Amino acid sequence: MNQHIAEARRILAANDRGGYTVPTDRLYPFQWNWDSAFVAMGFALYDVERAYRELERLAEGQWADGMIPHIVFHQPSDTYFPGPAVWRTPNPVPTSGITQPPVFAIALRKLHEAGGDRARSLALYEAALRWHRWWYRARDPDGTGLVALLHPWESGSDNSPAWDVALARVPTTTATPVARKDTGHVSADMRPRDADYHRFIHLVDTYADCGWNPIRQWQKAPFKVADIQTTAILLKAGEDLEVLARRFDRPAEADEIAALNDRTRRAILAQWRPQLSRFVSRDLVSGADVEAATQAGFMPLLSLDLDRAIVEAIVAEMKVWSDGLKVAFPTTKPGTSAWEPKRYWRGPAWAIIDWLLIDGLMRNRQPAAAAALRRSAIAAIEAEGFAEYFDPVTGEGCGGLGFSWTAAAYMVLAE
Ligand code: 2M8
Repeated sequence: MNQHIAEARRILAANDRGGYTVPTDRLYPFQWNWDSAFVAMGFALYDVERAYRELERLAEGQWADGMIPHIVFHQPSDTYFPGPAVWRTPNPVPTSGITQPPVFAIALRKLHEAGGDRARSLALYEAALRWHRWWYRARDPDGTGLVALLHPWESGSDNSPAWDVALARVPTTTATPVARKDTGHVSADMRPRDADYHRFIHLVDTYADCGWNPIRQWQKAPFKVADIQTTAILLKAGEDLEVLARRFDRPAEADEIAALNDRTRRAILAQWRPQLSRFVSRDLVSGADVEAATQAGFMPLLSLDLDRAIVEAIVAEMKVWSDGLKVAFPTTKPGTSAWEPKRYWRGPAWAIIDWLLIDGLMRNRQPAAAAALRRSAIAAIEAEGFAEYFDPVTGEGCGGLGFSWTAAAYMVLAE
């Protein structure tokens, strides 16, 4: 085992809080949804039992309506804002009131195939299916095939330029005082701006006032974006769930999932914009395309077998974005007005995004582009350690250190 893999395992062990893994100490002291799914895939390489525990602990936070929330507050901590007192959710296990990209089912299939346990897989499959149905019911009530986010935190790409236009409509006034803790842990110029945080909390207050009822939230939401990245991940989750449903001899469920997958596949394809060489999200408040140039526009690689002309256009455009950078893949197109190479989701390279794009490039028969991205991610981590993310221009490791998903990504990519 190379020294970096040994270090990655040490990080996951150090971030263990009892069967679940915090993203990093202090900055993120709870269990985060998609972080845990990536971490579970890392554990699956050497400890399948522990990988199951990660998903099971996350599923403890599942709501009666099927949503798996974006944070599960298993134990109190005063190093993070906003904590459970701000969220005011009705769930018996304290959780946030919003969700995050559904990587869970993708991880579950990996665990099951890594020599998993049928009974444990089946219980998690049922949780994943309930969440899958929730996405379509609560976040696509009109049956478009694309799922909407009601809060930027649901995307995982919190302050991405993709939200700038939609978020500008959200007032900065809040009933809850905004008492940020993040800027006490890492430099403020690597984090979202104060105005973003005020809008994030305005949305939390708005949905808490709806009693976290999905129908009322849908009616009241001042922010509603059908996100191409989340939808692409949901489709991959749907493909993996369908495979599991057939393996578990659940043909009716498999057919139900397959029909949802078909609808979503068609809806994603309709979001291709040849003049941009990207797919686009849709702002459901204005009805307009989200044209900001972010990594999300390439994520359909992950779950569609695209026409050759589309794949070639994407690969050429991705090359333009990466040219001259020390670390790929940038989360905003370099040189555009929104591009900020150190500020969180406004430009930096993230190992988990590389991981998803690499899988997508492989699926679409682009091994050379996938290998280049893989080498870039591995080299950045070996040079700078397991940072939360990387400045693509200088290569500097930024944000939190000893970061769980970077450790998991390294193990998977270095395999
Ligand atoms: C970041 O998001 C949290 C809110 O969920 C925050 O900034 O407080 C994002 O990078 C998100 O994608 C990630 O899941 C989370 C924990 O790593 O941190």
